Amino acid sequence: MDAALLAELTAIAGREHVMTDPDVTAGYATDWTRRFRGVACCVVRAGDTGEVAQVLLACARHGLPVVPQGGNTGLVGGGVPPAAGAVVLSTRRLRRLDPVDTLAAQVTAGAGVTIAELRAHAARAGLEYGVDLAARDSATVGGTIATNAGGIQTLRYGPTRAQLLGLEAVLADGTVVSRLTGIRADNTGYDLAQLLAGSEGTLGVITAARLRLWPADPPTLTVLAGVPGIEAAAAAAARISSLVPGVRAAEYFEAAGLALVRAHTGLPAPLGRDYPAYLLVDAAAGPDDAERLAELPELADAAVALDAQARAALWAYRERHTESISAAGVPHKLDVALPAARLAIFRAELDEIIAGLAARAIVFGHIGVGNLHVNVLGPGPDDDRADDAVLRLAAAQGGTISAEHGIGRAKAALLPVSRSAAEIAAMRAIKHALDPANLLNPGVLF
Ligand code: FAD
Ligand code: 2HG
Ligand code: ZN
Repeated sequence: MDAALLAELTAIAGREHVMTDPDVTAGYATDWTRRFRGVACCVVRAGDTGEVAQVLLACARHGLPVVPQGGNTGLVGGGVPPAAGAVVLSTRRLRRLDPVDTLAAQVTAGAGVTIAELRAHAARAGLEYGVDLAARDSATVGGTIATNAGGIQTLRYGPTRAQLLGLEAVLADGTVVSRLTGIRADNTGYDLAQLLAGSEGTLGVITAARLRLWPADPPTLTVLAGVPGIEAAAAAAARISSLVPGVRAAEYFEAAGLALVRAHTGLPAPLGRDYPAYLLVDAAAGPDDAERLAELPELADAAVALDAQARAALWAYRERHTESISAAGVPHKLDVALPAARLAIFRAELDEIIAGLAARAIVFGHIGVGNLHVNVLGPGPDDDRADDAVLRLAAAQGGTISAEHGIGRAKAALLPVSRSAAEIAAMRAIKHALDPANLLNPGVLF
């Protein structure tokens, strides 16, 4: 790495926050799944927005690309550097967390605050942050905005962009753009915050955000039911949502995933007998709602939890899928969404594809919003045949190739499967306008 740039970065962030030792940088250069590895010329942990701006300016002057990184829990290789090398700009030290504005039900949080910290902060003020996900202890405000993360409450509160009221970010040339007022009625030109939501580090480095909060409405009921398959699960999820207004989550998993979870965690079987598939529903339900749910034939064989500890025990079967799959191998993570009416046909055709590839697929996800996580075990990290076939199948069935994880490096070649040439040209024009030298996260998205 260029000694002059290294000296500049050290002067900006301080010696202890600029790391070049490969033993230290390796953790920043490898993604959570271990499928994607790159070269971190160095890792800079900027301490505030001003330092982020100076780092970007210095890297721009030296022509070195920058990969923004938060909690490094992303699942599409977007937060790790390419093989050609880049500076990893860690945002974990951007830990501003303002007092909750209870009148507006909003809060301003730094990019490095974790989702668990943000949710706990909101809860102390009697409010809730709408996004929650199993990676909550590491995933950051900045990373979840950059990926427009979904999670287990998307059904109720929408994805991250639905929580986003404003942000502060640094553009590739070091310019700081900031609007953290949180005014809801503001129709003044392009919405830069929404443009950066889901931009995966390609348009700017998010340093802080103004976020909407919701009245605390804690779930009181969790139901885990055995179902014959995906069609039944989707139908039951839709029926339950129409019957009970407080449904927060409708999650799906199958026998193969449950077997991996049980092997990895030692958990007992959740129900008295085994089923091909399972539906997990979380609801802020009153006693009347609970009675109505109990009468549904779709929930004939179900475990019901009413207190926090019992609810967490049922959620473990769903939330521990990701770590349990990783314990079995390095997965190809394909995160698709389909119209509800196409879930069953997609699922059946998926089996045919996987059978032809000597691989196995673990399928689970947020069925309440049509989002399925297809984890393929077997193919080597660079063998894209399953990725290609499964994502094309999702698109052919009227779905999308990314429901919530983003495109990253993993799916960049397949962007045209889900977006038209005209849409991609417009996206490229935006990218070129904000980052003409392609210094921010090159190889991600395009
Ligand atoms: P990183 O992984 O560090 O980065 C992700 C992307 O955002 C990269 O492209 C990176 O360059 C960019 N980025 C990061 N910070 C910034 C910033 N400040 N400014 C600009 N760009 C930035 N995702 C879901 O959507 N729903 C889930 O339910 C879900 N569950 C998960 C469960 C587990 C166990 C794991 C490991 C992951 C899960 N994920 C889920 C994926 C992941 O947690 C999300 O994508 C999350 O948003 C990533 O946040 P992060 O801070 O770790 O970002
Ligand atoms: C989840 O819903 C996450 O648990 C991770 O989005 C999905 O591991 C996956 O493929
Ligand atoms: Zn998910």
